[in-house]
Amino acid sequence: MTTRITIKRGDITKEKVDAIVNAANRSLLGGGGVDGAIHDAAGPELLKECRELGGCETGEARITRGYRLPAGFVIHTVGPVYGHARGREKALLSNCYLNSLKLAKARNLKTIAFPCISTGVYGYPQEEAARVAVGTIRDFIMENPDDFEEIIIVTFRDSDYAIYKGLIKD
Ligand code: AR6
Repeated sequence: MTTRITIKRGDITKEKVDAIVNAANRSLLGGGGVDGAIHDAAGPELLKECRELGGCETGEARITRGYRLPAGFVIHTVGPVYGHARGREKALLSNCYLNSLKLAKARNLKTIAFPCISTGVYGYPQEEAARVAVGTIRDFIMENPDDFEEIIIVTFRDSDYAIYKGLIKD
């Protein structure tokens, strides 16, 4: 059975999956947007574990427990700030999705939910970012068809939901 890709609308902190992905910053010490929502819902133990990680470079990923979240784990990845990565934005954003999937696979996790990384505070154009996300996820599934049961994209904005639905229907 090959991996299912699902597009949802809503709050990623409510997802009952093996891991949710956080769009963090390089400090991994919390912030606004989805990062703030995840830390609020997970509770202070999450920040404590994040402090021990010592940060994360752009495009890389780190894993922690989920604490009070319904998700078992949080995979923290750092997207590029659009316009500040000297043309490497696309490659770095793709690495966020790929490295998160690799980390989850290494832990034998079967369900994972992503937010629209870099498209909020970090300013990545929504449609361009969605193409990178879907392309990277599809390439991963082609090479690893049975590793995940479900890969979910949780969109917060209606505009993102429409973009992803348009990309995924074919
Ligand atoms: N569930 C799902 N998606 C959400 C939620 C939520 N609860 N809340 C916001 N989004 P952003 P970035 C969407 O700004 O651009 C933080 O301060 C939001 O609508 O959270 O990667 C970090 O600490 C948008 O579509 O992340 C970094 O400093 C998407 O999540 C910086 O922001 C990403 O928006 C990272 O910026």
